[in-house]
Parts: sequence; structure tokens; C-alpha cells
Amino acid sequence: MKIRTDSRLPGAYWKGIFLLLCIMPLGAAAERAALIQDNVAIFYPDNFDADANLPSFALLEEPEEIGALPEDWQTRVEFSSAFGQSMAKVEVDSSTNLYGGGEALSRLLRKGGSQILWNTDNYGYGRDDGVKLYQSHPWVLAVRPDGSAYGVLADNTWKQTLSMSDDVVFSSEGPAFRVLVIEGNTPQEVLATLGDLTGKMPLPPRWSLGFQQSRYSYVPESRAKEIVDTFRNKKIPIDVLWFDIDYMDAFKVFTFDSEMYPDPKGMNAYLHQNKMKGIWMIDPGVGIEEGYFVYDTGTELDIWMKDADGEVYEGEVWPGPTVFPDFTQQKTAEWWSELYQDFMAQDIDGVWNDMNEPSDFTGPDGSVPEDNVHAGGLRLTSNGKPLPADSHLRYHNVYGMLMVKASRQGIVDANPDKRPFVLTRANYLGGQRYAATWTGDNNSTWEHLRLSVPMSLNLGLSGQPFNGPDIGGFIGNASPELFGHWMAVGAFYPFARAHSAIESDDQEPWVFGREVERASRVALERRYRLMPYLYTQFYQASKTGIPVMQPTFFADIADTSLRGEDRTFLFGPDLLVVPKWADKPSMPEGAWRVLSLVGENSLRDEFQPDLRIRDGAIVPAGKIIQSTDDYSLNELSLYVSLDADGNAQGQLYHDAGNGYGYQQGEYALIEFAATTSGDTVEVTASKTEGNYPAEIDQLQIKLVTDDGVKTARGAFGEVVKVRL
Ligand code: NBV
Repeated sequence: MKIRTDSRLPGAYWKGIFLLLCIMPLGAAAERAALIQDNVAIFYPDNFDADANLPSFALLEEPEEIGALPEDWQTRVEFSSAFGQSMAKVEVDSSTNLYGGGEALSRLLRKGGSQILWNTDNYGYGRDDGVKLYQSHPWVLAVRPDGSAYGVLADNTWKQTLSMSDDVVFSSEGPAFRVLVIEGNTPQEVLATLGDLTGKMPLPPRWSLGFQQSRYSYVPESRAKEIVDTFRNKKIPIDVLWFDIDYMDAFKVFTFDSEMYPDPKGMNAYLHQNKMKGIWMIDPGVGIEEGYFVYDTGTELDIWMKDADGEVYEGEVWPGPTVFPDFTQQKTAEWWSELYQDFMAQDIDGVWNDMNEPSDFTGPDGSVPEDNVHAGGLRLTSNGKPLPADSHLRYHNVYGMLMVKASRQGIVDANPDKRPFVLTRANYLGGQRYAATWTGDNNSTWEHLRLSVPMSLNLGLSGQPFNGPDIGGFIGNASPELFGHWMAVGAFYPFARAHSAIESDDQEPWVFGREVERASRVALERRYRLMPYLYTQFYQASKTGIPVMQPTFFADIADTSLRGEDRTFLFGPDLLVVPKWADKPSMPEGAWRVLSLVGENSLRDEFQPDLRIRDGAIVPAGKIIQSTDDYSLNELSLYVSLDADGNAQGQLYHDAGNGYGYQQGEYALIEFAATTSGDTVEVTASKTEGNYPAEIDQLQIKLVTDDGVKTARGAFGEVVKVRL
């Protein structure tokens, strides 16, 4: 199997970039730099035009300068312009590793790679060799050999190329833009600062961490119910069923087909009775049809995107001739949010925003024309001023982000007591504030299974922790072997959803024979047992900005032999996932003892990755449950792996799993510690923060040693002793 380490650009782009790089010094523009935090510098080109750049979409707030750049500030930005392109370059030492760039079809190490940041509906990642995907993250994380790190953030929404041939070069079709550089002692520190500047993923509802089954499309509703019943009868854990476009009446958003889904509320009730949730799709394109309430109200409010002549732009998507809401306007955002009132009243639990690059079948390059015009007016938090009117070239990359911002608001307005869940295909740096994401239309191939790991990792290293690919692959047909492996690894993606295309054969866990069905069940039982740990990792990510799924080198940032390891990955800092197909992976130092959660290691199972626990860690795990509705900390297991000194620590975050009580102190933070004296290990568990009850009754200590697992029981609050 061939995996490219670099992403190739179309020839014209290469030629352009080559020319530009050659003449760069000629057009060089002086920089102005200042500190905005002790560890963050901002660099301005001398021809910076605030109106053409601000407000920032990535940053939560407009930066305030706190002083001059220290003389010894290492990483500097050089600006230049030529042939109508604005460029910013950061020289990168040859021994420094590069990561990030958001969603990219690439191995983990990004040096040598290039991408075009222009949100694109890229079926099978086939268009332009996959250099343009659905999202844009003008961001690079650089890690030096000693483990110190820096990040480069181009605060620019315009169409641009990100080249990492050696140095980092952003070349934009828009006006000169500013660049931020974050310094940190570790990559984790840089990501935490990125989180402070661009915002963090809000804590999602606990159910959204469960397994999710999707298909384009489950119709009619009897088929959807059959899927629900089969999961439950076969005891394969699941939390969510997804409803793709065919539930709609003639693909008109916010409607339901009267034959396929005559009673959506009843469908959702069926899901709820079965301890499941329903997520329903909404696209941005609105079918042109007088008498259709979405089209009529939008037209009356004059909120559609206009063409260069100021006429309403008409494109074509699923409903046929289509208009597109202009989300840069305040009134559009309000109208869009309002549409969710009746929609959510069908007892819908979450929303899936697709096609929001926006995709336009008949438009240039599969989207709407670059010279379309947005009216502006919306106020963002970053400077509180209305967005200026400007071209689609400026706003294209944030179209999806603005859509999900308004969607999220609408869902919150409709259900103020519940945490919202939105999944988006298109997004932009900072978009983790509004929605989780998946990596679009991948293929049912080994190549895309393998690439899904670095793709998800790099999204996490770009500020988006809640992501994952279509498990099983969207396009084509997975072989039983591929599907089994994909489920086994997929149980450890932060967002774990299986999905397949309309033309594909059925792709549920049971259609591939008994062995794959069993492997899928085991994989999900492992995920569900780890739910207390996983929820704690999501809590941490929401607080710190550090991703849930982390590259293996995070286990030891000074070990440069781990920098390119992207078959294995960390599931939170304490568990290492080693897929069966990872041939001789680079392992971090330490014991990393193998953990067995559901007896998977004693079975002849060719699919499940090895799960290894960091020495010095305590990982909390619950019982096997079929749905997070049954989540409970009663009889919590603590997997303890001692470090060389005989110590270990762990943490558990607990709350109601939904709602906002946790923001008022209704949560519990529980700390675990193990110490050794002589041949006895003592384990303690105590609540250290919050007003929510710990809700732990009995504890089961599982001491993972090189000679097997030793078990002891005890009550919460007592010291539990285990003999070595
Ligand atoms: O809504 C249909 C599909 C959806 O299943 C998929 O996940 C999206 O990425 N959608 C794209 C539109 C058309 C796909 C060919």
C-alpha cells in the first residue's frame, strides 16, 4: 500500500509558488511586531489593512499589545507580496518537525507537504489530489528536537496556500495579513495557548461520546427502527442513529418526507425508548420554491447570497435550483437559528450540517463563485464591529463556521437546558467552539483507514479535538477484514461514527459475518467500559485545548524517534492504542503494560488493537453498558499501572452528563492515587472539587503488573490494599 507523505499541488500552483519564492525578497514588506502575551507575538506587514482583515474569525478577542518583542525572540515572520499574492514566511530549522494544518490528506509529519486552504467538497479526497479538503486551519505546530515548540497562526480567512516545503509559507489571494507566533516549552503548552486564543470545544453531552451509526440514508422509518432493534438484540452498544438527506421532502431543509418519515417525533420517541438519540441533517442550500416556508421567509428578509451584480445567486444542490443564506448578516443568523425552534420540537437530539463549504454542483470548482458578494453586518466577539461587506473569496472559508455558529445558537435557544450537538463538514480554525467534525467522504480502503489516524491527529493538533472519519469508509464497499479493523481502531476515535454512501452495500457491524460482528461488539464494549476515562478526557480538552486523541510522541516529547509515529496513537495521555496493522511501531520508553478490558486479549481476536496503559497511570473504567443512558460509576474499576517508584495517579470527572449545572459547580473531580510500601499497594480515591456527588459506591482495583492482573475490592473513601 502506498501512502504519500507529501500532498501534491496542481502544476499551476507549483509554478506560481516557485516564481513567488524566487522573487520574494524583491517585494518584501517590513514587519511590525509586538508581544500580546509573554509567550505570544503578533507580526504585522507594513501594508496591513484592518478593514480587509478584521474582525478575526479565529481569535476570540482582538489582541492587545503588551510590549515590544524581546531581542531574543526566536521565531520571526517575513512578509512580502508579488503578483497579487500576499505572503508570510517563517524559517524553519531542518531538525524541527511540523504538524497541524488542520484537515489534510497526509501522514502526521507535515514537512514537505502543501495544501490549499479553500473549503472544498472533495469526494473520495480525489479532487486536486486531495490538497483541498473541507476545512481550513491556517495553523502550523512546530516541535524542536528538545521538545520545545512554537505555533504559527495566519489570521487570514482568504483563499491561501500553506506550504511546508522547508519553511512555513502562507501565500494568500487576499490582502496582507497578520501572523501570530506562540512559543511554548512543550507542544502541549502551545496547544493550550492556541485554545486560550481561539477558544475550546465546549463540553459536549455525554451521549455524543457513544457509538453512532449512520447511512446515506436509512429510509423509510421502518428501516431505521430495524437498525435500532438489531443493535439492541445483538447487544452491540450504540447511542445514536443518524438521518441523512432522504428524510426530507424533496431535499428541502427543515421538512420531512410524508411517506418516509410521516412521524419524526414518533421516530425520535422510538429512539429514546431504546436509549438512543437521533441526529438529523440540515444543509445550507435552500430549494427555490414559492410556498416553501424557508424559501419564502428568507426571500422576504432578503438574506440570500448575491452575485457580483447584486442579484440573488442561484446555484444547484440536492433540491435542484438553490439559494444560499448569507451567514455574514446578523438577520440571516437570527432567521437560521429561529428555524431550529420547530425542527428541534420534533424531539431531535442533534444536528448534522453537511455541504457547507458551500458545495454547489454547477458553480466553479464545485462551490459558489469567488466574486459573489456578502453583505456583512454580523458582529463577532473578536472586535464587536459589524463584518464588512466583501467578496466570497474573503468569506468562503468561514461560510461553514458561520453556519454552525447560527445552528448551534438555534439549538441552544430551542433547548436551553441541554448541551447542543452539531456536526459540521466545513469549518475554519477556531470552529471547535461551535461543532464537532468528521473528515468527509473517505473511501472504504486500507489507505484511508491508515490515513485516518494522522488526519484525526493533525485536526486535534489544530484545535479541534472532537473529530473522526467515517468508520468503514464512505465510498465503496469495505471487505469484512477492513471493516473489522476499522471498527476495532474506530472505537478509539474521539468521534466514533460508522457511515456509508447510498451506492455502498449495507455496512452495519452484522453484515460481514459472525467474526466481524463479534469484533465490532468487543471494540465498542471496550469504548463503553472506558467511558468514565473518555468523558474525563473530553472535560480536560474542554478546559485546556489539548486534544483527546494525541500523537504517540506526546508521551515523551524529547524522544525524537517518536515524532513521526502515526499508526499508534494516545487515547488521552494514559492509554496507547497499537493497531494490529502497525508493523514495528516506535514505542515510547516505559512499561506500557497491556490492558485487557473485556477479555479481548485472551480471545483469538485478529482485530483489536493492543491497549497499553502508561506506567504511573490509574485509568477508571465502568461496566459494559449498551448506551450512555446506563452510565454509572457504581462498581468502578481502577486500572493501576505502577511507575518504577511504585506510584500511580489518575483522575475522574463526573457530572450529570448533560445540561449546564457543571458550570455552577455541579460536578465532581475525583483523584486517585496509588503508593507502595513493602509488598502492599495502597489505593485511595477522593473527591477534590465540585458539588456533585461522586456516585461511586464500590471500587474494584485492577493492578496491572508484568505478571498479570491482581484484583482487590473496597468501598469509595477507604484505602484499598492490594498485595504485590
Ligand atoms: O447527504 C449525503 C452525503 C452524506 O452522506 C455525506 O456524509 C456527506 O459528506 N453528502 C455528503 C452529500 C453527497 C455525497 C455524495
